[in-house]
Amino acid sequence: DSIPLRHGAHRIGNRTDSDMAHWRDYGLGQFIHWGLYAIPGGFWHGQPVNGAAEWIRSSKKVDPKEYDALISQFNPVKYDPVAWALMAKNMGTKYVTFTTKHHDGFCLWPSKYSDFTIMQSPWKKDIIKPFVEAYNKQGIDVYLYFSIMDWHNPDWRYELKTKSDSVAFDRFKEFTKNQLTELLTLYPTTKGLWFDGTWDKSWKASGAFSDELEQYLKKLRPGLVIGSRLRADEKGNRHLDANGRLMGDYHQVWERKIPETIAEVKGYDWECVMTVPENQWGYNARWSGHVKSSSEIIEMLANCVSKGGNFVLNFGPKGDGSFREEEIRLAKEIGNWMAVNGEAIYAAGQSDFRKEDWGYYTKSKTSGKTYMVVFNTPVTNMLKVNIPKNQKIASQKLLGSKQVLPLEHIEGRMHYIRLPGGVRQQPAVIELQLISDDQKKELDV
Ligand code: H79
Repeated sequence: DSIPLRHGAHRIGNRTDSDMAHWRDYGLGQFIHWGLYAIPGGFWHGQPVNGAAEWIRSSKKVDPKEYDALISQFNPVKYDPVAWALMAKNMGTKYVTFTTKHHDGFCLWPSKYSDFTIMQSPWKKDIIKPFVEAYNKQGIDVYLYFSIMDWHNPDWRYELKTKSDSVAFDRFKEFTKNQLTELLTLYPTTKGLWFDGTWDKSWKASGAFSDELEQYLKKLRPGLVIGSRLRADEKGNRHLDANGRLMGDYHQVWERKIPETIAEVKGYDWECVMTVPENQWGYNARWSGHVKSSSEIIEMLANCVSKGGNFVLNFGPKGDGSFREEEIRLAKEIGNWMAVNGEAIYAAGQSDFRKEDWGYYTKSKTSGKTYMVVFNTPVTNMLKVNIPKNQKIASQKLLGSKQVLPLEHIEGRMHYIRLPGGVRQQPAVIELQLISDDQKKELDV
């Protein structure tokens, strides 16, 4: 009894090909927001502007013409993509998403379809090419962020009210298609596109075009991964079509939020993108509100992986191309943890254990091992573990030290594993090897 749709989902369930399997196993990614907004860094004429730094052009306090003139100041002499890629690699990043064009329309690549690119800035060099090369060299897959909404292009419309709006927006669609073709042609190792700025009425009324565009891009670059933010169906539904089926390759609504339960993602592949402070993606010199620590970020990472999702942490480099101290420190701390505990994150997903209060279970798809990522250590240091039916724990080791931890059977399937006492700087991870009850009996003989 489904509604017939020409431009709804074209697939039921998740993709089953190897490119998507590869995406699913990343675990940890990096997001980078960089553009003209990094130059004012949340301030205008010396005054802080509320809201996200990358949205400053839309603030009442900012004259858009004056904002666009920032292009004459874009000269990031400290831009060092090799160092950026090394930092990402050392953090344990498997993929990166980089803003080629944010809502302001400024292109970090030499687009021949725009007069508002790095070629009109004093820098005059492609930012994207050396970025892709440096990251790929470190074995990190590159995804390109692209905002459909473009405040600089006069043909952009929020809503199509008149015939002339539609005529302008048709030109805009052609421009969008051209820019995307250009990106995939210039950077052929691109693994996927991360779309944004697709929530306006004009785009929701362009379901057929969004469908054709997605299919065209995938034909151009087979295997390309595109999340659910690009598409609308012909009825204006986004993410899920009128029949409740996901359009695109993964659920892409998890921006600065994590599903409470795995049921919320409806079995689809998904990714969470997260900021370090509250809602700041581009560089903001004034980080107000709560700023997350590395352990909080690692908890979010483990939480996402335990629910089968990838976790992506955002960085907002300064206008000169350097990273702020806070981000450099976080990347190091996360990297130190990942170097020891990465096997609980990469190619890992949901486990069949019942969740406990101390943290999250993940399970490796390659080794079949189960991991306990521990955040809330009880005063007793005793961690409750309920083993699924027909399974037994064959070994329980602390990652890093390989120390075997005491295991005590309580009753039924309930056990306690005792963590060593003492102050912990970072979350502990315990590796569990499980065997079936039958195997255990054989071993006992
Ligand atoms: O690039 C980062 C953000 O700048 C961008 N997505 C991340 C990855 C983003 N910003 N806001 N949003 C996404 C959500 C959109 C919020 C909106 Fe609105 C609510 C758009 C329209 C209504 C707030 C109110 C912004 C404009 C009016």
